[in-house]
Amino acid sequence: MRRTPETGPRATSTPVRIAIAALAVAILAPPSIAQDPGDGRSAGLSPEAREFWDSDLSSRLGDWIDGRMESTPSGERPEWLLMFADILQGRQLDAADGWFSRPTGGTRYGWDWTRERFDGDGDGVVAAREWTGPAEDFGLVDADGDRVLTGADFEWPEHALAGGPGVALYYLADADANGKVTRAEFLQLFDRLDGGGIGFLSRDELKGAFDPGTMNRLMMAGGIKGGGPPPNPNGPSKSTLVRGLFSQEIGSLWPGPGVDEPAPDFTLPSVDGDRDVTLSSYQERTGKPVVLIFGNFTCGPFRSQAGNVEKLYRRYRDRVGFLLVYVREAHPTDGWHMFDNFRQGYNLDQPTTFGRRVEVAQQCRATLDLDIPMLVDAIDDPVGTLYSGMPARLYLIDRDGRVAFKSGRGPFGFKPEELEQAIALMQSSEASTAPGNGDEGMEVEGPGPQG
Ligand SMILES: [Ca+2]
Ligand SMILES: [Ca+2]
Ligand SMILES: [Ca+2]
Repeated sequence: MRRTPETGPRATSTPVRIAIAALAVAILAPPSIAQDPGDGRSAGLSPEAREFWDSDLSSRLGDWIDGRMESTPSGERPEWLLMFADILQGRQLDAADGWFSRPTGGTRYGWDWTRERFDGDGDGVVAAREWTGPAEDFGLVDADGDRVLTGADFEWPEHALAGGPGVALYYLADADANGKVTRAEFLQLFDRLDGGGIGFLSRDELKGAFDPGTMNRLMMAGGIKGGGPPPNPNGPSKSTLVRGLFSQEIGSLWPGPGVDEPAPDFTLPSVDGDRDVTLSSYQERTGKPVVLIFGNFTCGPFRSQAGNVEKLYRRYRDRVGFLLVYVREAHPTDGWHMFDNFRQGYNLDQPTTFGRRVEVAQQCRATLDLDIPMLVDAIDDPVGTLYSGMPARLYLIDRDGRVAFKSGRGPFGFKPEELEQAIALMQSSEASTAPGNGDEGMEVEGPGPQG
């Protein structure tokens, strides 16, 4: 097991760190509590700070940062600065905005790696007969299902929240919004669509179920389950988002380790408090690669992934270790309060003590009905920060403690299928690097990097 000692967030220059720290101090202190009926109960900002961040002045600051970044090579533009500029300019922070606007993950097992390994006849595609990994894994790697592997299988062009009829069906059926559609929920959806109680659904009833108006009516039929003031109907104010950025609710300000870099070691308590888990010792003991899943309860997209990650866990837990690291809330009522959380009753303030975070994590595990072993990050977010795990993210760590796969930042980059492809390719590499086949392999024993 090779490890490089880690002392804190890396890959960010000192001046940038100082700038972040200075901004964070200016924005977050003093923590005066002022009422902002439009933005949850409190954005935790002084009225003066809020006035500034919500003003046109901050838009001009955003324009100025944008202008400065245009002359900076794209690889040198810090993620947090992209996010900051887009917030100040009033963008909606969707998949094309801020730090979501560029891929920040990656995999060791991309198309070049795959072609080099399996394309025996050199025709630029990998046919099923050329595949030497476990036969059942070929279909997992063949993302577009055309029975050959090409570069297209590694592109994953759709972001994780992209819609479609299946997604609409999922949101209609998952009445308690816990990421899993049970048999009972599926039958309840039948009853909800069969408004007249006739006992069958017609083609047009099913067709109409996915009309936006009908969907909205069906989703609202359960009423509002959350208490307290509703979220701002116009979306979060800029001041709320600025505060959320620098308190790391919207996501960690640090980039996290890249592919092939050492996975920072950490020790965190389990959600039950019955043991501490150290990543390196866990790997040494189990001898397995490890999937790290970062997530939190108030991130609706993360909840919607609960069934996906749980199925992945059940499929691979014999061969791969899984640890879920519970991190800072993305959408607390005192931050970027979301209407869907309000409607579904997932209403809570950002925990300010570790004990409270553990309570929320336990509630999350119970509601999402997760079997994946869960750890809870400390209240000042050391592990979420090191891995850029907020609001949600996936990693695959190889047996040597290096990052083999890193998803894009959640919610848009959180794609369990992409992780599964990396797991399948890692397994194929292990199957074909058995002793005596002469392959140089990825997991050669030897002296690690000297710290
Ligand atoms: Ca071929
Ligand atoms: Ca294919
Ligand atoms: Ca459900």
